[in-house]
Amino acid sequence: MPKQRRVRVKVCLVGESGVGKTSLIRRFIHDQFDERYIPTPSTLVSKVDLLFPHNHDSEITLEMDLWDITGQSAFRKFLSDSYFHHARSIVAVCDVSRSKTLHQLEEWINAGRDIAGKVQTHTLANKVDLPSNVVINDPKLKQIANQFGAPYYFVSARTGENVDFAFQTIAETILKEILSELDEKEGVMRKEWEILDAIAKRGKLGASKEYFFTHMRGIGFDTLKSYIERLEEKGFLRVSWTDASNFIAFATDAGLERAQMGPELIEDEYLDMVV
Ligand SMILES: Nc1nc2c(ncn2[C@@H]2O[C@H](COP(=O)(O)OP(=O)(O)O)[C@@H](O)[C@H]2O)c(=O)[nH]1
Ligand SMILES: [Mg+2]
Repeated sequence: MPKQRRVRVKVCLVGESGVGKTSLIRRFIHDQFDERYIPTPSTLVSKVDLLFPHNHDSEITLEMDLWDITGQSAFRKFLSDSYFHHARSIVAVCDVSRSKTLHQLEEWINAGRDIAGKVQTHTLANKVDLPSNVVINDPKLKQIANQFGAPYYFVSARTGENVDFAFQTIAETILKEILSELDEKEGVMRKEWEILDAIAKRGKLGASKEYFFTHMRGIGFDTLKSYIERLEEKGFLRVSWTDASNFIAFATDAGLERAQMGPELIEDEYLDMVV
């Protein structure tokens, strides 16, 4: 039975009223389409779980919360921070039959990034099933999308064309970003444990800078110092500095206990906290 991990992310759809945000979510999640226009009441969150294989022994479920909003510009001015707060990704939607909706995307994306930070952004040009009305073509969309480093997709909520592909690609891009962040953090956790373990093994003798330089190949002083300080802050070490660049570190009782846990357990504990 592969190990299961869950990661929950918030994805915010933006774009003018009537471009098809609600319809795209509906198509993606329920594979349905409604001809009627039902204005979305302020904010609506739809949840979808997507399963991805991870390592040979684990799978990750990406829980995507798709946030949907009414598109009136008036609302945008009063948009509460909470709409974009902690968003992992912004999905900006325009309507290929109305060129105004493309230019408004810049404003929408900027409004989102003001709050969420420079999060990854994707652009969807919807309603490609209306070929005689298309006024937004590839170069025009590309020009706006490129400003934000945003991949773009031509889609139709009505026929379903490209909708699954677009959302699936969005999900994969998000997961890739999270996994590379985790890789980095796992590396840090492992090193932190190695250092703590080395100190714990020294017992009452404690471990000095020289001890690390002989036993841990390739670690620089600044890196070592930042690990030592962090471990001390967490209460796992007691450090005496003899001068600015010399110290002896001893494991506290909490540190000894921690060292016994082993790096994998510590990483698991950490991952549970993150995801
Ligand atoms: N022809 C066509 N109409 C669409 C498409 N997507 C949405 N619509 C219609 O456009 C209108 C607005 O869609 P809606 O999803 O409510 O837009 P929102 O305000 O951005 O959420 C509705 O009447 C939909 O039926 C599409 O891909 N093709
Ligand atoms: Mg809507």
